[in-house]
Amino acid sequence: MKTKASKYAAKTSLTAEMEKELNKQVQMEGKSSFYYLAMASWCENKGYLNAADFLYNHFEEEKNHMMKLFRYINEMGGHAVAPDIKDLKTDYESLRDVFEHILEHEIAVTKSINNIIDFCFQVKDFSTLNFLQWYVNEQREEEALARRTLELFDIIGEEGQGLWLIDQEIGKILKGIEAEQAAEANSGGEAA
Ligand code: OFO
Repeated sequence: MKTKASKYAAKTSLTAEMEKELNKQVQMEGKSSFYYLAMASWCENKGYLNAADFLYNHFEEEKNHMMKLFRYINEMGGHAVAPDIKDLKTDYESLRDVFEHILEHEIAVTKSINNIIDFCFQVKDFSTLNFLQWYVNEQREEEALARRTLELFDIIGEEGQGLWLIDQEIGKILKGIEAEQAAEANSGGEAA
């Protein structure tokens, strides 16, 4: 049965401009998730199976980031728009190249979140400001994780069994992430 839209549906403190900014971020997080999926596939094809699992896990995380924004926009009386994913990069020069792209990408996401926060101050949207604090913390962690992973390439080196060892170490990092995710899920906390 079709229900009539609430007469309050058009009434919200969320401005049209903020809704647009948040929808742009939905697009970015949605694209991020498929960006990680494409990288996971590249790694799996090259035999870097732990890196692939790490990236599949991150694909799910990015989907969560997108969905948190999506639900927030609609909760605030806006209209969340499903992302349009195209022009995904699917080929990489090396495993290091994958992780270098990740760091660049996460820095771009941080800047995008910071820009929306700046806009929150301009229009005094403290609800969205408060909501985005979660993303500020998340981006700090994501950048740190990307740097930590890239450091493995310098510490271990890529010659000989180096790449195999790096892939093993990425597997250990993933185990830590999975343990954190399980603990968060058990405590009813917010998954990243
Ligand atoms: Fe959503 O944080 Fe990465 O991209």
